[in-house]
Amino acid sequence: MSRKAVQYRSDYRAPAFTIDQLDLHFDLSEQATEVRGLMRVRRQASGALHLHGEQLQLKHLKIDGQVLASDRYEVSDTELRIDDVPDAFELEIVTVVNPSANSALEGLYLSGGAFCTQCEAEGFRRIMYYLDRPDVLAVFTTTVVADAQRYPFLLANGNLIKEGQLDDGRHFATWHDPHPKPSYLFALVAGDFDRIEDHYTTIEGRKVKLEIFVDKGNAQRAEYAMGALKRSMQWDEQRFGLAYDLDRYMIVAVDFFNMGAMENKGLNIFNSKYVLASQETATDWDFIHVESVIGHEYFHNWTGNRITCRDWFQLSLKEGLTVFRDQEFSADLGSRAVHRIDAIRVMRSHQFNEDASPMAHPIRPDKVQEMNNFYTVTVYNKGAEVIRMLHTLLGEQGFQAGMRLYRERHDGQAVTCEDFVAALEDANQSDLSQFRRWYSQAGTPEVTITQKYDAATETLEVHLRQQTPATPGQTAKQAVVIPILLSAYSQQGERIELQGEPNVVRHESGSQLLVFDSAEMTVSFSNVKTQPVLAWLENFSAPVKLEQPISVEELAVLLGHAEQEVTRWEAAQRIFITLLRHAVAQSAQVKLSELERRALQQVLEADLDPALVAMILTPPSAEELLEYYPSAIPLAAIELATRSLEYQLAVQLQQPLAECFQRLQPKDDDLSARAMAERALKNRCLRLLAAAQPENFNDVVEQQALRQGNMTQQHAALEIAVHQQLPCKTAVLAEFAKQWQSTPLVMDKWFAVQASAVHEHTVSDVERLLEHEAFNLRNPNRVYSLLATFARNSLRFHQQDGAGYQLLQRIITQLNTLNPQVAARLITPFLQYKRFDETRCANMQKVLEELKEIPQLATDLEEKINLALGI
Ligand code: B3K
Ligand code: ZN
Repeated sequence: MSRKAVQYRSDYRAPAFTIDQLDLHFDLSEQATEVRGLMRVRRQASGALHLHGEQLQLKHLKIDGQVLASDRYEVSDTELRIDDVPDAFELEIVTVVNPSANSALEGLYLSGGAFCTQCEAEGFRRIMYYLDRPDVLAVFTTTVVADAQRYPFLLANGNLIKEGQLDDGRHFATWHDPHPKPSYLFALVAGDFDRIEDHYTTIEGRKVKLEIFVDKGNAQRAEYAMGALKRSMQWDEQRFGLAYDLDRYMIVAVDFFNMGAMENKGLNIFNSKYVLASQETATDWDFIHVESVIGHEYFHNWTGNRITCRDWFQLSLKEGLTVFRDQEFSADLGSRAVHRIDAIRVMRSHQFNEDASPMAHPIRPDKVQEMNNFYTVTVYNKGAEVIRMLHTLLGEQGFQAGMRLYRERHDGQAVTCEDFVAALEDANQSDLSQFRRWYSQAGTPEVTITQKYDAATETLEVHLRQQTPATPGQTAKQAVVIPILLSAYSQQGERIELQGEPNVVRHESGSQLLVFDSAEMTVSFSNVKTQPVLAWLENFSAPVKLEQPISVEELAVLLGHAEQEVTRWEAAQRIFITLLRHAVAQSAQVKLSELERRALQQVLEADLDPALVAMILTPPSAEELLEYYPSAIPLAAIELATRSLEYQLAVQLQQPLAECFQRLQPKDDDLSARAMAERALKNRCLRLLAAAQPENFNDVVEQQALRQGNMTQQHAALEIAVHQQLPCKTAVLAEFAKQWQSTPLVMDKWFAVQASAVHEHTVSDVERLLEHEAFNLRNPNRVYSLLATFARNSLRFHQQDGAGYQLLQRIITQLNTLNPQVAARLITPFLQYKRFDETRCANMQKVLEELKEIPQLATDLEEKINLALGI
């Protein structure tokens, strides 16, 4: 295995050569695929030609038609170097690769009998020697040759220009992509599929053929994805003025895939998890995720493909922006508040923890060893929050003006985050120089707000302070620009417009906006008739932690009256968090006061979106609580507190929960947003009711779990039975497995439900499930559902005896050779070992030290282990 060197963003140099055109010819065979590449190379600066290449067998090399003698070039594990080349020439390279041996799923590999590729970030170099970097843009023409019977579909990027039969049962297809692109967007697929077809006519009048390819027998489960694709195309035209630019858009679903999906030009390759969805097999959330991932990859066509990244340090240029776009797509089509809350929870439970770990990095990292390690919640989700702040500051119109300028300036180019910010700045004549710190500074800023109301002078004075804790390699932090959305209410819940402070303005969202951009700031409002209740940081208007003293009475006002739905949810979260932190500090059970009980009961009885009510009644998870404990995480106390809070809610709200459960009667075959919302709330009620009275609700849960036809219902009941340890648990688990044993994506839910349970036997359950016939260590979906779920189950993974650590260590060791990308994802919970008590810390440190000694340790793991151990 080849070790990669650490690279720095500041070391960027334009390449000495570029490649304008690449003609590829693939002769596909499982063990030995021959790849011929004919490239037109052009010099841009002096120096030798260095082409990237890994795990390739070089057959021959020609320059302008002449075979190059072996003393004219040098081949190493990672590159091919030719010292003496003309300024412009044609280079032909023939290599052989072995797709069947490729379990890392990077480059060209086999998934369930079909050939497919994954090239981002640096996978193309496992197919061909090339300038495998995103700032080299070439026009690709790809010919694929394979056995006609086994591989009836031969696909690549762009438009099909030629196809035909060859001798000996083989056939070929030639594809041409007129848009110059970097190698990471290259794709090829060959296999036997079911295909569904549709059309979309763009706003510019282009008729586009849409095709989705899935495993045989699954065509019907792809219909929803096709609808989502058409909705994405239309939304991007309407909201961003961006239309599709080829005559064909193809999506192929494969079972073996390391990530969610890949935006290859004109030929998206998807993890089947994000394409296949039917009511029988997919939950309501699965449908929502399918739509958002289909949207995400489609939106990349402009933000990523037409305008791409200059280097991989700029990854957030395309990912942060595209996540922002897919979030807005989901929000425009569904419930804005519910989607926003979902995104906020991801930030608090995952991104804040990443910021508190040795892997903390700015959304535009400065230092990378293995690029695959930087497809992170920071680059993606915090990156999207940074774009959202720009949107908040500039408003929809200003933001769209910036997007138009960005496109005018950079269409067809490979650019930087700086280019993006400059376009927004220039289109709005605004100064974003300080805002740029969000791109360079790592860590979660902490904002502390104190307020003082003076009834005599009717003034409200507010003091704000911000501070960002040090992160590895970055100790001195500067103040960042924090857009704070806020609203004020009277004690009776009437909205008050705050006045008299020039720094606070009205905002298009309905809230008021304060731009907080110094270490400290004092603002004062005049004419404030009574002591107001303030909602700060509404809609999570900046990715920061907020400390602000607020009473339960005030939170109850916001919960009952805030105009913004997200603010109501935040108020409930604050109530829960205050209760939980208090209980944790005392190592005691949570006690719900009468005031809190009444406020929550009112939510259940109010006329609110049922999906929002379900979220309001979901207290923060143990993982979301971790942000409050930078060190010596009190796991046992957290377990006691979270458990007892759920029990308190269940017992104290029994009556209204039962009423709500009875009142809501969504039909199993109804997929409308309303029915989905009602199911979410009804199942939330059922979970709490089953916690309060397991005997009374056991049968209801069992029947719901066994009734077929709607996976949301089946899955929710299964989860309740397992998590609440109901008497029906064993029967329900067995029946579910019997019913779905040959539908792997559904079996993933079965694995995940068991791996996320907080029981004393979870570790042994996971051990046993590793041996289950539906489990397969080579399939990333199986690994994520069983093992990544388990690794995120903090209360069980960190079990005192270290059994969870040993289990994961064993798996990571096996995956080091099989699939290093997946191995590196599983190592995440070990990296924060210093935040735990002495025993756990020592146990985890030992695991990391032992993993470091694995022979032929993959760079993916090496980088993370070194960062964690401070090497
Ligand atoms: N761009 C791909 C991610 C590729 C990951 C490579 N390790 C998916 C996406 O964000 O759309
Ligand atoms: Zn993306």
